[in-house]
Amino acid sequence: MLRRTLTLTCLALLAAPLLALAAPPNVVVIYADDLGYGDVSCYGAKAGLTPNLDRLAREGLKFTDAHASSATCTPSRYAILTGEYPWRKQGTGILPGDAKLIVEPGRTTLATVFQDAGYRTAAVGKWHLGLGAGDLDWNGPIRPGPREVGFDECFIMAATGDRVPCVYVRDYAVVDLDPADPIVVRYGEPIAGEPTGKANPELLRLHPSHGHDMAIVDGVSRIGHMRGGKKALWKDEAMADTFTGEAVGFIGRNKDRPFFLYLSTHDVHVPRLPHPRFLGKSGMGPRGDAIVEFDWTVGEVLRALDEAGVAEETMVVVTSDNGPVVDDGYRDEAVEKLGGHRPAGPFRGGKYSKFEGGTRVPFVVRWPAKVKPGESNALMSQVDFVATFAALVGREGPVATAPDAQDHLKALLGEDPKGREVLVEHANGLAVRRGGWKFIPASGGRKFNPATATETGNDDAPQLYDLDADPGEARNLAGERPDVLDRLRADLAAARGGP
Ligand code: NG6
Ligand code: CA
Repeated sequence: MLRRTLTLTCLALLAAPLLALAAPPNVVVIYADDLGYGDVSCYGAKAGLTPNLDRLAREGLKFTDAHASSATCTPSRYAILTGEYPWRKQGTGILPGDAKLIVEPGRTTLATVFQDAGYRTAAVGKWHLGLGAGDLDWNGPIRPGPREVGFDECFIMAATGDRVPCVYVRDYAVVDLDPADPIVVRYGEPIAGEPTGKANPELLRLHPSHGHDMAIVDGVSRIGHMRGGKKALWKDEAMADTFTGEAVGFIGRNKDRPFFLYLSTHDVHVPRLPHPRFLGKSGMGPRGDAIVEFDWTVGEVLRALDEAGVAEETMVVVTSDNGPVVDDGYRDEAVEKLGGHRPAGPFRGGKYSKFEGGTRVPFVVRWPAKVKPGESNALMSQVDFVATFAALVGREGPVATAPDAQDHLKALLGEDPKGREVLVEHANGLAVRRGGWKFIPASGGRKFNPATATETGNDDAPQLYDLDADPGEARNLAGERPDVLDRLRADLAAARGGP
């Protein structure tokens, strides 16, 4: 009898801490493209633009100081997957559509962290980290790619919506490729006999404002040249439906085991050609309508989780790969119809910029079983995902190949209000944050890019801002606060030197 009581007591003691911990959740990361801080209603956009994201924020934790690693796509994606600041490594800038894979196969990544913990993993949507080992033949097996860096399955576009090849890749093959009509992709010289946006503007239904005057696919001229693969070419207006359908299918198929889904949308990147059912919905032209389409995707994922009965034990993270840009190269009325909308919210700059608008992005986390709804001002970065999610799934020890990733699980769950102490921001050069302070070293280069209307953040003089008092980076305090300037200068030097 005594033994039995002792055994039960021991069991109860053992079980108590286990019960206190929720089991690791499924994880869905919805990664928007070029969605700005101010593009979301719950971050200050007009009411009703993003009802699904707003619902997610109501039911979860909304972060106000969370960052993509960089102000453009490829470097941010490199960071979120590897846990290494992209500026440490050559070749991590915006990639052409025929670039080779820049994440080393076999490396520990965000995806392998989940894979090693027994999750089924998938990448759906925009990739933009390169494919193949160089000189890829798009008509043969397309590898290495997502499958070699931790995803059990993938359905992707290689680069961006405005870059060739304009086809989907499922696992190792182009979807719907007719072998009799092979694909040729070339960056550089045009392909003889193929029309281009530059030579044949009469063939276009959407015209470039800058760049984007090469291959014409579906009446839209793109970056890079391409021939063949006619049956495989995507339809821009169907892209959100296609990716969302893949994501929803993955959730349904895996509802009975742990899963990790990296859903990387094309919205709201150029070319902005949302499905006709979204046209006019925002009152801001196609860019605003693409935001509505993005929000629809979020809603479909939430619905799929509800229908699969796994919403409670699934963490959903919605964020963006860089800040917003209004004119990114097409005459799509984004500028004309912007009205009072402020894509970067209260922040200065946007995509391509060292000002806060470059990397400060929407970031919402919902995990009903564990995360209390609310708001957090913690300083967060996507470069920490590898270490943070490693901690979430109970992996022991630091990830050696993720030198910049810090474990901020507590902040992610709303249990630590501070997050990072120091964060390097990256956009054609570096800036650094310590708490509410921001330092941008002096640098040459133009202050303003008229094509995209970007304030780059470059200046011949060092810049220091107190973001708590001055979120719009309007008052340079470098002269007044040399003490703080020195501190942040040292922080940046230390970060450059290594983790
Ligand atoms: C730029 C493109 C821009 C966009 C960007 C990448 C031109 C003139 N501009 O070079 O349209 O494609 O690259 O965007 O070609 S990102 O979000 O993938 O980083
Ligand atoms: Ca982007």
